[in-house]
Amino acid sequence: TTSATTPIKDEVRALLTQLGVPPQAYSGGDLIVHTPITGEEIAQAPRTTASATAEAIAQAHKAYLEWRTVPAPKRGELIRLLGDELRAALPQLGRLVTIEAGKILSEGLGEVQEMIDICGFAAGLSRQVGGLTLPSERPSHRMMETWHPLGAIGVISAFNFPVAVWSWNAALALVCGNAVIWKPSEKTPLTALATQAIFQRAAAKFGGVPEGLAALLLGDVSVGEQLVTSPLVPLVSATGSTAMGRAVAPRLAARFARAILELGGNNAAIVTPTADLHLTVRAIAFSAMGTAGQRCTSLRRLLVHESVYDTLVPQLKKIYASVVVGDPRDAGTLVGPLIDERAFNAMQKALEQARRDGAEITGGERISFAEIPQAFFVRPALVEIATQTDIVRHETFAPILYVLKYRELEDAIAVHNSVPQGLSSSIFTLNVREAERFLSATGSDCGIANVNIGTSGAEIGGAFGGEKETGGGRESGSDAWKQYMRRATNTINYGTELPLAQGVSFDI
Ligand code: UN1
Repeated sequence: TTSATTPIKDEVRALLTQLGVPPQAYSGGDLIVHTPITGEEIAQAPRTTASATAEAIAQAHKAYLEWRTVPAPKRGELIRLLGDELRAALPQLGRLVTIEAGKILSEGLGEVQEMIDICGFAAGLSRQVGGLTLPSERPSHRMMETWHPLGAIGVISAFNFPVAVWSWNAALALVCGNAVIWKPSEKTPLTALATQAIFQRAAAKFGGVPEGLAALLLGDVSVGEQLVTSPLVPLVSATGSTAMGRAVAPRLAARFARAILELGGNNAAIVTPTADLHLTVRAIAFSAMGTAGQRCTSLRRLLVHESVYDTLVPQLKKIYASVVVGDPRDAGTLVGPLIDERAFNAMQKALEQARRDGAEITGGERISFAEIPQAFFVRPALVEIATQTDIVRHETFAPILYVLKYRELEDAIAVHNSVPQGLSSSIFTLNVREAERFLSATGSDCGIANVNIGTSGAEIGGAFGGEKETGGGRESGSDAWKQYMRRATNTINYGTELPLAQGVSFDI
């Protein structure tokens, strides 16, 4: 069911051209790019060499030294322009996200919308990155906080949100007076190249942006390693697997650099006896099957009260059996392909384990389209399982929803929290006691806890991130900007005496 009238490679070339990426940026290199829609090769991007990476880091540091002297509201103007350029590029970039990452068009466009939204947020923020004034214990003294830029910020992003994650980091980092060096996933260099071209257009309109302020490095883990180990990179924001975080975090800690880590999630929803089931079913469908289960916020575990289990689960099974899986460019499709064969194999392995654990599985099989044997489409899997076995506690980046039954909310919360990850969570209830309990200190232990909406699709205005193996970082809205700046506490004496704090006397 491929919709293409034009071969996909030609479409990619046309989109990249419209977005302002020259052919040499994605031809003749050895970073081979495939589209998950057909599995075919669509580009060969040149990799950034180790020496070019070192140069980009040094140049970004230099750019920061200059950029930090530009007033913050003026820096906000660059991000406002970036938002304008993204608005103009929305249809093309959204479609390129769909082709490169495999998410449906509406989600591809939605991802670019997140970029536009964070630009608006950051432009406004550029007039608010100020500190507190605090009372001093000494007469004729004043205490205040000043926020300063940090330096060149490293951003390591994943295939599933190939451009939005950069924008959350870049928009904040740049208004805060930093430079940004980006290493996107090896699977999605084209959307990164397009985003870089869009940024360059905003920079040209702004005029006088220091060279190398926003750098793009294409390559494998060795490029990431250079960012992680460089003394010129004071903060690395990394999105990916918990395994990646385990490799990155200790090395940053060893040199006392900062880390913002967005790692694995194993997000759950609790469906209580009073849940509005019509709304609940829709929320579950989007969170669990949307993006083919390849969001870090995807719903992976469903804890259903025994009184509604037999009403809800058959409805879900029907939807799982009928949801349209196919070419994400087609209007009717809701579930696109998995990113690659490895993702498919990991999904099958998890399902085999669940079956050994006694689960009853609906769906999960590969859907093969004869004309595209290299693509990995699957029917999302609904897995009814009696207890939370090891495989349920493990994040598999695929559309698998484990469904468990509960009797007491207390037990559901305990099961909910007894996984290593802590990103997103939801409760479906019309009972205010249950809702508030879930949001309280003794409820969900996640960085995101929702009521009557799903686990995925967070707005940019809130702080985004999670606890435990999710890594503890917060990106995007609220006061996440503070991580991209250093705080100085200033005490100013405007009197003629020198009283010491804590009443200490030191008379010479
Ligand atoms: C991710 O999957 O890495 O909350 C990010 C959401 C999106 C971001 C997901 N706004 O689902």
